[in-house]
Amino acid sequence: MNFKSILMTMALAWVAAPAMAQFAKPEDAIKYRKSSLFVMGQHFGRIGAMAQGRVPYDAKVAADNAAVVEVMSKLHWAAFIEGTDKGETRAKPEIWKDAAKFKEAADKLQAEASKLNAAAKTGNLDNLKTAFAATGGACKACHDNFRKD
Ligand code: ASC
Repeated sequence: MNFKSILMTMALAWVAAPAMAQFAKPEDAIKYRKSSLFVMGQHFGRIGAMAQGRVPYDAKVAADNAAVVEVMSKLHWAAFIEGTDKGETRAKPEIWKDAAKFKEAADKLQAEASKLNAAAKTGNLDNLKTAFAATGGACKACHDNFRKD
């Protein structure tokens, strides 16, 4: 093989690599999903403070936080890879046993987070409250079914 074909082979192997290869080790996938869920929760909580009247409503702050929530809602899903059901995790075995239902719950969260972002952009507090409640419901549904307390 010449140098070019070696490079091509390496590039192909990289592109075709399974999702597992996105993480060097199982612990990294667990750390990644916990971190991204934590960051999402922090930004979601700032919206909640406004939706629940604990801090004054500021449309720009709400929109900035909702944009982060939408992005974060897409990340953790890919880190629930095989072999990451043990260790420092509260993930229930149902995530892998009932993968279709878990995927549905993940899709639901992403859909609600997108709606939350759209609602935040309207600058209307009632829209924000409605979308906050729906998104919180998606968080809770998944925790109830797929997370150990
Ligand atoms: C939050 C947060 C969650 C959800 C969940 C909704 O603010 O950090 O995990 O809402 O409590 O029931």
